[in-house]
Amino acid sequence: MDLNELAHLLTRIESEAAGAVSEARTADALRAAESKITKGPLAEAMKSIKSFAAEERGQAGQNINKTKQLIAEKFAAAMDALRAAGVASERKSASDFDPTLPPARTLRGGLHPVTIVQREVERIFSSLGFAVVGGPEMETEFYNFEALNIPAMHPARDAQDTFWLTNGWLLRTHTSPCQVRAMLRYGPPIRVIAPGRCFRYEAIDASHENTFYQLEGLLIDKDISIAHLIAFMKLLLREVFHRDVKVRLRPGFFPFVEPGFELDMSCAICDGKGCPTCKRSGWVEILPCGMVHPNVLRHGKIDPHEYTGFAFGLGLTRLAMMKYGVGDIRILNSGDLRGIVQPERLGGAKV
Ligand code: FA5
Repeated sequence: MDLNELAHLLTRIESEAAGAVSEARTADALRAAESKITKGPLAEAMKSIKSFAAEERGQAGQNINKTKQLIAEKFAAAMDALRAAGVASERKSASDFDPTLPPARTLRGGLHPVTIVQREVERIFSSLGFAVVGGPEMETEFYNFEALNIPAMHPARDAQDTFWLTNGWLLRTHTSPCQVRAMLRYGPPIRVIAPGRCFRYEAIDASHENTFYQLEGLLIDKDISIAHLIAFMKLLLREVFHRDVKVRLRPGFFPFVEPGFELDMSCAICDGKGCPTCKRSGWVEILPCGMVHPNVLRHGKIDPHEYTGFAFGLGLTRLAMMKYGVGDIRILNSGDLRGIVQPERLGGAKV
């Protein structure tokens, strides 16, 4: 090779470097392109020095080094320009941040509406001297039915079909089994409430679920009458709704009370006009109650000639629906936030 040919080669290498610089979009791409040129054609040019005549070698070396330096400067300048562009774009996105904007809206968790109503009823009855007790969700046939004056083959069992376990127990259909459990455990006089989850093999609709909450109440003492029962029920609804609620009392049959009543409240979803929640009747069954049947007292080892009492089975889930205007019971067992965000946020809106 002579100096003339070398000059052509170096010009070609320089223009190859210029093309690579203009194509590279990232620092990594720039570094890769520079290494490819220095280790490739430039290194080859260095090796070719051996083939020059002795008097031209010095000049050839100088020319190659000049090109080497030129290419290194080109890549360094391109790297600086890339860095400057990155900083500028970071600055721009930082200037898009507006610290005066309100934060993204987040939903705060809270207690379930049924839990809130349950606690409210517990507070009311605690202040009246009632103890809050519990009972098992898996119950025996004895406490769920027999002790409540509902023997096998009694037609009342049809109204409360349930899920039976392989050991002969069942998922309780109501909180009433807590009655005889409390009688046997505490003896008279008794003032207890027992909130809890119940299960039924149920045709589901806007007001019926297979899993729902009730709150049992039981008061046993001497000379307790229906007047006491009605006074307590009215007080309960007034305290929960913070106003007088329109109610109706009608005879109701439950084998474990005599006499028995159904206490219904005017439907809060339609203001008593009739809707799917109240099955178009304008009334919602919420608080069945009655005077404890003597047979039940006997099962609880209490003498019915000495003591009388009343019991009620408040539909807690339905009470929550009425209080917060939730028109479909299924919303309360679902993950639908319209039904389970803080009830204050529902603002009385009908869901
Ligand atoms: C009973 O369960 C009786 N143990 C109540 C009772 C207790 C009567 C003490 C007398 C003395 P009932 O089946 O009507 O009764 O249910 C009571 C309340 O639970 C109903 O008024 C209703 O508010 C609620 N309830 C009943 N079934 C369901 C259901 N499938 N889904 C949601 N709530 C229900």
